[in-house]
This record gives sequence, C-alpha cells and structure tokens, in this order.
Amino acid sequence: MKVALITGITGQDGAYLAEFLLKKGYFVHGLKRRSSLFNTDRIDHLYQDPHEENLHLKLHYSDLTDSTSLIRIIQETQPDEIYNLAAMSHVKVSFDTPEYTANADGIGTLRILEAVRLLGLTKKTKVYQAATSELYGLVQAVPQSETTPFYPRSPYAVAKLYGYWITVNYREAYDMFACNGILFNHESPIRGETFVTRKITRAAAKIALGLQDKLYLGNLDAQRDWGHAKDYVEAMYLILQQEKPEDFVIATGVTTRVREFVRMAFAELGIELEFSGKAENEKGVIINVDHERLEELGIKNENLHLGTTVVKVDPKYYRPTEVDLLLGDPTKAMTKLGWKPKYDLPALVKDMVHSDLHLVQKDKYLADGGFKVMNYFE
Ligand code: NDP
Ligand code: GDR
Repeated sequence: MKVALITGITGQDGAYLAEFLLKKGYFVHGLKRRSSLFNTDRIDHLYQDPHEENLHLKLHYSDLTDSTSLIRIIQETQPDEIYNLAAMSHVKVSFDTPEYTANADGIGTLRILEAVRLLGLTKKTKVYQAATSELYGLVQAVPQSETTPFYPRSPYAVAKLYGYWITVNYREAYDMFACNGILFNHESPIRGETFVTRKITRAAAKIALGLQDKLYLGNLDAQRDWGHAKDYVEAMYLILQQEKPEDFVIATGVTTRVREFVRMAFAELGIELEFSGKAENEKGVIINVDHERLEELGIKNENLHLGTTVVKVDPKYYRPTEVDLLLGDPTKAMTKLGWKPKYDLPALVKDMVHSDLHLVQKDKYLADGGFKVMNYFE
C-alpha cells in the first residue's frame, strides 16, 4: 500500500486530495493544527475512528513552523509521497501577517525538504510543493507558462517564491524527486469563504433568500484563470507519477474578470445584474428577476426589486499591490501528464452556487424559526 502524507489536509485541496488518494488505495496521513474549535469539517466524511481496524487515514498534530514535529512524523510515517499543501494561503491577509507567512509558506517548505534529507529518505520520498500563479504577479507576458519570469506582488507570493526555488534547489542538489505544481486559482463548494468566488456565491444565495442585503467587494477588474479544485488535485497526483521530477503549470487557459463571475453567480439564481459607475463608485443593480427560475429553486423572496443595488465596492478589500491578470498555459501538463480539466467556468459557478444555496436554505430555516444566524461578510 502506498503511503502519502498531506500537509494542509483540513484545507480545500487537502480534503479533495485525501479523498482522491484514498480511492486509489493509499494510506493517507494528514497534518492538522491544534485549534480551539474542530477544524476538520472538510474531511469529516473521510474520518475514521483511530480504534477501528483497517485504518486508511490518520491525522497528526503538527505545524509547518515546528521542525521537530515534522521530522518525527515523517520518520514515523515513512511516506512515499508528501504533498505540501499547508500554507497561510490568503494573499490579502499576508500583508497583515508577512513574517508569519514567510515562516509558514517559505521556510515551512524548507523544513519539509530538509526533514526528508536528514532522515535519508531522498530516494524514497517524493515531494509535491504547492506553488502558485501568484508568482507571476506583475504581468510580464500572457499566457503564463513554466518559462514566464516571476514578479511576486505580495508577502504571500514572495514566500511562495522561496518555496518554489528551494524545491528546485533540493531537486538539483540532492537528486530528490521534488516538484512544483504552479497552480492557477481553483475553487469549489468547500473553498474558504473569504476568497472572492466563495464570497460571491455565498452572498448571491443569501441575497436571493433575503438573508443579506449587499455584497461588498474590492477590485472588480481583476482577471483570474479559475478552475475546479477537484480537477487540480488530480494534476498534483499525476505530477508525482512521472518518471522525471519536473514543474508544471496547471490552469484552464481561460481568464475572467471578478465582475463577470458576480454576474454569472447571480444569473444562476435567476437574478440579472447590470454594473454602472467606476472604481469605488461602481454598483451592481438588479435589472431582471426570473420568477419562474426562483420558484424552480424553491426561493420565495418578495423583496427582490428591479433597481435594487446588491453589489457595492469597498476599497478596504483593495490590496496594496494587486495582480491584475492571470491566464495560464497548461500545454505542458496536457501533453506530458495527459491532464484535462472536466469543469469549465459555468460548471464551476453552478456547482458552487447550488451548494451555497443548499447551505443558506438551512440558515433560512433557522432564521425563520427565530434562531440567530451569524453573518460574516469578510
Ligand atoms: P486553504 O487555505 O484552504 O488550506 C490551507 C491549509 O493549510 C489548511 O489545512 C490550514 O489549516 C493549513 N495551514 C495553514 N497554516 C499552517 C501551518 N502553519 N502549519 C500547518 N498547516 C497550516 O488552501 P487551499 O487548499 O486552497 O490551497 C492549498 C495550497 O495550495 C496552499 O499552499 C495554497 O497556498 C496553494 N495554492 C492554492 C491555490 C488555490 O487557488 N486554491 C492556487 C495555487 C496555490 P487550518 O485548516 O487549520 O487553517
Ligand atoms: P487570489 O484569490 O488573491 O487570487 O489568491 P482571491 O479570491 O482572494 O482574490 C482574487 C481576486 O479577486 C479580487 N477581489 C477580492 N478578493 C477577495 N478575497 N475578497 C474580495 O472582496 C475581493 N474583491 C475583489 C482580489 O483583489 C483578487 O484580484 C488565491 C489563493 O488561493 C492563493 O493561495 C493562490 O495562490 C492564488 O489564488 C492562485
């Protein structure tokens, strides 16, 4: 039985990857951080009581900032493959916590690679490093491929740049099977609620059901190459199954503005929006409501009036330095890995909106019953 160790198993990608590897027959070890509340929601459906026989999934307390626990766990688990997905992954938050971000995302990568080397596992253990399209930052060329120069634009991206190069260096210096997956944005129904796509799909569902009045966003002009996380974890696995360790761009090859994503999400619920105004004064206003569609979705809300502003800009969501345009060229992955995404953007939006509608319907039920429902708008 192959053994995998996933750092960041409680995150979006960690959860999908764990499910994928378990289906392939792997024994999966995962690192989780201690938190004051349970933080395993995304993998609860995979969880096995450690007292069970025939165990396939085991969680270990650790942290990417804690070398000794990483060394101990890698020694105990002797993994064939390590997927280093753990990170402080929010670009905007990295401007607030730059030092911690550098420690976890940059030096954390070194700690994993160095543990493998110290334990004499360089010939046994393959390492996947979660690199990112944020490395391209300030646009040098489009579409962005494995040979496009990097120009990181946030403490997060700078930390990931270190992670990228230390992975290349360990591959070359110690002949390790260590690879970077340069993944472009990928989303899903279990995407963190403060990333823009999930913030939008959740708000669209809440506004449709009357649990929220407005959605406040930052830069609506940013362009992103959005794919589905389910497709992207498959690429991570394929990258480690190659004969030679190499780095790969994983992307859809299509880019879309944030504003258009908003429009698509609301349209999925039968609410048509029009945007007017510029920069901080831009607004998204309801210009049509498809009542048949609302009925079909079980949505009853008398307050969805034409002319109502439901989207506004709040400059607090702007970043000190922005990444304006990401558009990936996945040719190498498609040719060498045989990787091809199953989801396009409309299918991704549909998946996310319907999942959030379902979740928000539960909130509505509670709210109608007089229970308090928390609304976090970050
Ligand atoms: P998430 O933010 O959903 O998950 C991050 C995971 O890392 C969580 O399990 C989190 O734990 C864990 N974590 C954070 N800090 C530490 C730490 N110091 N020690 C141990 N664990 C820690 O991210 P995604 O799943 O979206 O992304 C996975 C990886 O891929 C990240 O490295 C991200 O930077 C990178 N990436 C993501 C892309 C995307 O579009 N999703 C694109 C390109 C790269 P907890 O649950 O306790 O918070
Ligand atoms: P990103 O994702 O920074 O690309 O990083 P995010 O969804 O946070 O932002 C995408 C774009 O949307 C703009 N934006 C907003 N973003 C957020 N979060 N909230 C808002 O209200 C808002 N309004 C507009 C942003 O300015 C940005 O241009 C993600 C993370 O998963 C990283 O870990 C990963 O490396 C990259 O994708 C690839």
